[in-house]
Amino acid sequence: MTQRAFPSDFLWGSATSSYQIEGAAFADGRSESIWDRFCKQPGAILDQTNGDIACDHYNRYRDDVALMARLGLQAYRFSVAWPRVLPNGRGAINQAGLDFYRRLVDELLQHNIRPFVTLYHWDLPQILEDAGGWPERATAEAFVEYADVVSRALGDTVKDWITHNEPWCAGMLGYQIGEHAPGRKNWNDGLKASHHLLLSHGWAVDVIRRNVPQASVGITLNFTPAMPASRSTEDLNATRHFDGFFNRWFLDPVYGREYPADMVRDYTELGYLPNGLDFVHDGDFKAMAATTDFLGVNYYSRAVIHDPKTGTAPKLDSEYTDIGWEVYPQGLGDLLKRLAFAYNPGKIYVTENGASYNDGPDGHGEVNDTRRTQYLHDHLSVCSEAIAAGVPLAGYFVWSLMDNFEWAKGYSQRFGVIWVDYETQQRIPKASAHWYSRVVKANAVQPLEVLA
Ligand code: GBH
Repeated sequence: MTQRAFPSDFLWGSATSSYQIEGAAFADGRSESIWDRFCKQPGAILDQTNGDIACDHYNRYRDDVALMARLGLQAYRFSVAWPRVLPNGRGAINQAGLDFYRRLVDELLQHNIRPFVTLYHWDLPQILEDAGGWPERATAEAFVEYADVVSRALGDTVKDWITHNEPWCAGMLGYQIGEHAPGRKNWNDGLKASHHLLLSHGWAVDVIRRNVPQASVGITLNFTPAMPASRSTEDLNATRHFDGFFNRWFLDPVYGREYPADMVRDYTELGYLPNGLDFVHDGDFKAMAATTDFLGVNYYSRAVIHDPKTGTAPKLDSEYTDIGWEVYPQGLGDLLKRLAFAYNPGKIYVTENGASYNDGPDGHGEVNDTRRTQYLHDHLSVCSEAIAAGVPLAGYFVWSLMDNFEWAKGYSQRFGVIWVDYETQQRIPKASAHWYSRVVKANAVQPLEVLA
């Protein structure tokens, strides 16, 4: 098999988020986040766990950076916990919390690893939720204050900034579906929350640019490409709606297209917008469309859509990961091309891609996660094809550096290329980590045989 090469300046990294790995949930003045609160809600988390300790990364970050360096990783995408920095959501700065990220960034730079900072990966200070949370415009204003504080503090050495991670999840899973914190289940709240998340993104872009002259700023969106189960009018229409809900509602306003008209119509008919778009103020669409330097793309799987009223669920001859998501590498290629050619984002980073496979250590202390290596191999091959087709893909961050707290699934799903023993906090790089390390070194997709 040919080894597919990447552009010489292609960036190879891994990704994590604060609540999923840090632990030390109440250390050094950190206040409660909506996830600390949500985890206590009976039935919210599959295994009734929480992020109190997680991977204890807050105390072990030096070892974790050393591991990244040993694997040869060139970049690291992590998120800052808002409740560590501004325990009251706004106002007084907690220097001890900010200092942690200073130490982490310094450690990364000493090891020649480029830090990508995500400002919001879902851990809203509970105090802001008590005041109404993301459905309130004031939360977007607070976010700008927070973005200002963090970009001032780290902007001398951090050049790469991501405002939000997956506003669909924060807005819809958190406020409409209720599967994530804060667990509310109201369509109008979900749409308002999503609006304020996107608005705060646009405002924050300007603030970061002001504080960090050389900044490269973007947003990370999650995409679930939708494909119709049949060519029936009903299935095609259901697919359009799904794509509007998951993908276009967030993508379009970031690229100056406002909210998609077909979805405004659908949501209005369904009664989800009882007061219309009254939460959209003059100038909001302009703010949301702030010029960015890149689009962050998170891709895990696709969805095959049928209208339950007329069609039946298709039987797919596919493989599934341990979390139940279909393995569909071509979906990433199609997505990258659609984004590049229909939205012209300038630059794209795959800011998350990976798989949950729960393999643990064998008798020799090795983790042979062959299926994850295959998954990464197939998705990276598709990335290199996309680059050849003209997609301006500039980097790839595997999700995740290490096993961690998988939100509503607790610790039952392992996405890491490094295995974590939650009793001892021992880390073991899995076979996929060794394979990925070779990819980085060669700057080319490696054949699977090198595993042997
Ligand atoms: C990301 O979310 C998160 O950024 C990260 O924190 C998390 O750990 C990681 O992915 C793994 O979950 O309903 O079967 O069609 C991804 C969230 C996953 C949301 C796929 C939409 C659709 C699956 N997305 N999901 S399905």
